[in-house]
Amino acid sequence: MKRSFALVAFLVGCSSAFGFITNGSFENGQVHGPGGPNFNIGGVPAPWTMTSYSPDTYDNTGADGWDLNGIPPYNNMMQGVSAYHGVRFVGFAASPSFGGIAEAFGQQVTGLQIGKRYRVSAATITDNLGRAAPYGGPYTGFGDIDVYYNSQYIGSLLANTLSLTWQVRWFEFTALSTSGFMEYVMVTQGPQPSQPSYRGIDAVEVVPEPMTMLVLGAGVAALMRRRNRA
Ligand SMILES: [Ca+2]
Repeated sequence: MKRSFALVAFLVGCSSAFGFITNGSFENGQVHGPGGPNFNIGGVPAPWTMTSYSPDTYDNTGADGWDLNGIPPYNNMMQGVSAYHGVRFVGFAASPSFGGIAEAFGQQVTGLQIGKRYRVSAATITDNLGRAAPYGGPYTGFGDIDVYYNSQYIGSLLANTLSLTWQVRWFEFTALSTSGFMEYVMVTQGPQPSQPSYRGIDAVEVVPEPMTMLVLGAGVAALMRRRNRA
């Protein structure tokens, strides 16, 4: 009976929010710390941290692209885009300009089980309409997002196929350590000469692979039936 409760607690815990990711929808916290704005160039809310250049947080409650931030060349980037979940999402770029940039961000993940399989997923959206030429653009490509766990490449959220349309992308991997830094790296659309790509991301999740969940769910059901018969 105790075991069944533990399993139920585990399942409930994973089905809420975004699994092992905290603030996976970027809805909580100030982008630039206490007292800072909710929207600005170069900022992601905690516990996310920027690891390369400056991913940008968009907030649909007060922003349309980056024009409100006073950078006219970015005017209309992601114009008219609403967040996939809530009111915020993060956008980041990859470009051969400036010697090659691949913006990235991530957070520490804990509580994984070694040898278990997990699904990494997110909703993503690509602005490939050729904007922001002075800032690494014009962005015309559909780049992947490469994901690293403890600095090891574990898979990619493959490129979108539609312009300015949210599409869910995912892959699965086997955890080789219980905790580590999960990093999301924007990449250009290859091959060389690669095309600059700018992509939004929201509803970032890391959850046990659905097959594992089904097996655990069946186990819980069996335990419940056994308990009810007792
Ligand atoms: Ca969101």
